[in-house]
Amino acid sequence: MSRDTHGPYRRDVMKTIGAGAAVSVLGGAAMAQEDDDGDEGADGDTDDDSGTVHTVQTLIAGPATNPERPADFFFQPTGLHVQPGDVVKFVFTTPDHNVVSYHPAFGMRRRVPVGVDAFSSPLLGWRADSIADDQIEPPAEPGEGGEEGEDGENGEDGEGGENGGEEETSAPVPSTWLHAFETAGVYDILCSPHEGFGMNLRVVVGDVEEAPFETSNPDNLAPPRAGPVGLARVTLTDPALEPANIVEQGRVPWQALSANQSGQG
Ligand SMILES: [Cu+2]
Repeated sequence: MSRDTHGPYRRDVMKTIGAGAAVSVLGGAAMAQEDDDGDEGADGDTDDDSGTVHTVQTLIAGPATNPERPADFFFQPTGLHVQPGDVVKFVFTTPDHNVVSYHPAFGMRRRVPVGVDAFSSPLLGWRADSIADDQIEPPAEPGEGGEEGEDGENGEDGEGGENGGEEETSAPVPSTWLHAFETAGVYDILCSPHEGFGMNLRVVVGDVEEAPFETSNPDNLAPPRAGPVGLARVTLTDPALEPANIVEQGRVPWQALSANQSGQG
């Protein structure tokens, strides 16, 4: 990684995402203990202890439970109850997701507690071969021989070497990103690339059972432009993600959402 000789843009990207873990708000939570039930599905609900680390995975599965999406893109669990000060460790088990709060700073209607700053992770789990070549490099500057890339050549900066280099074989190594939830309340979160497919997460911090925003009826949501958009509106108004249910269950798996139950439309 450190001997990457690709172009500067590429190098910066790799630098940004290359680290195995990116840390957002950590502070004292750095000393938090790892939750026993880090694995998906396991449910030793230990979130009574402040400072607990809870694991959420980014997953893709098919076939889709809804014909409007090519596959299921989801956070697992999709609903999570934590205590103030707890840390959520996002494990990017499948690549090319991110973790973004619904916040006015991002041009969306607020769906996190008042006073909480906007937060987002980088796009993680990213790997070069998951993105088309012509999307990796920015368009060449006029007069710099910008045409050369179009026939498959990649210039003389060694970019072409990736096809035979070590990067090609790199399996999607799970990257992780940590976020500490300090303020009690209900947090709605999206994955930017897959919000339209319903890839959302609701974290309830503290024993809060109501949110200051709509959580039960898609018809009462703000205009889609303010978010949530597309199937995110379905996910975030699913009865299984009612804050009270998340508090009761601790962890609500994607499969528990009524929209994802087999046999239902
Ligand atoms: Cu995603």
